[in-house]
Amino acid sequence: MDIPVRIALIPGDGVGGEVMTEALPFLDWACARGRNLETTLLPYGADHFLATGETLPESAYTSLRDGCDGILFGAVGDPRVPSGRHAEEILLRLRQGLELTVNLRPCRPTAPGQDAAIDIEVFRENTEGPYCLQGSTEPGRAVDLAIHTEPAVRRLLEAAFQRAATRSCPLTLAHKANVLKHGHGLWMRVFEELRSRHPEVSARTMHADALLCGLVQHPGAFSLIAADNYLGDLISDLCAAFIGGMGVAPSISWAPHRPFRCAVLAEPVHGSAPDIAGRGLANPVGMILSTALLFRHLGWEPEAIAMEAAVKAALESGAKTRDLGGALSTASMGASIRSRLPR
Ligand code: GGG
Repeated sequence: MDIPVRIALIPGDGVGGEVMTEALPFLDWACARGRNLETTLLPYGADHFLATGETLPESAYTSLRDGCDGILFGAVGDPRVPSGRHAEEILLRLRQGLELTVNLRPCRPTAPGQDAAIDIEVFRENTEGPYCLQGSTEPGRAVDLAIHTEPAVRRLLEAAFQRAATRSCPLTLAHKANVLKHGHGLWMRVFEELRSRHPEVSARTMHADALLCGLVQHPGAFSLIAADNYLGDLISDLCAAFIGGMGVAPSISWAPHRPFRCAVLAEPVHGSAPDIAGRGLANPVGMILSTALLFRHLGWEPEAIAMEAAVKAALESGAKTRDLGGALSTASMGASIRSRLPR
């Protein structure tokens, strides 16, 4: 028997547990089809922090780093921890510690009536920029540092160029190098170098504000967008609005410079949504599609395709949670998708 794929489950806070519950049967389904995986459920989140003072203990981080192939993550963020300390020490620690530089956020239509021409992948740098959490608040002055390093910028852009070559699609770099001369100047230099090394890719740069305007007017005109952490976050959230909102948007992050059996992180784009948590109102589609992205990363393409098709069929049949204008609960939506899986 081959070595099982090791998947860690971190539901986290708020709706994270509810959407994770709907993803778990897809792991059982993959096993029933002969995939060999084992799961470990981890308790880290606000409840655990408030009860024990622990965020992500070093021993748990090390086990994830050295003994795990994929992390399925729900969401973090809880009003009982207004500082957000636990969220930083769990989610940002994983993204930054595991050097998960590339965050892929695909955006494809999920329901009838949406623009069928939309087929966008945002490649967002996931560890740096203003999200490096360095800065200070002083009387009358606040500073957030944005750090961009050449290795991370190069890794993100190389992954984006490779993907553009595979998809035979154009690549657009979003930037504000006209004002962010140092950080985004670095992005422009590395982009130009890679452009000359990838003549097969049609590559252009765009000021982020013009790009956002163009996205709203003609979303079908964009295929692959590369951006730093901050711009990539905003651009991908706008893209989610084209396909039904944050509830349906998936993501996966990986470290392209590390070997294959090294933890990747699959998580819905949405956060913990404490206002609707515990009421069965959350949309599990983003979590289920993130699980499909994890399966694709593991080389389980038939399962990934079947799950994406099941989501599409469920939504096309009119199955919808409240955020999409329907009335299904989180559990009923999950069941509706599962009922469309092949055996
Ligand atoms: N799954 C993404 C995630 O949990 N991101 C953290 C986040 O956005 N937290 C803010 C919140 O949940 O309100």
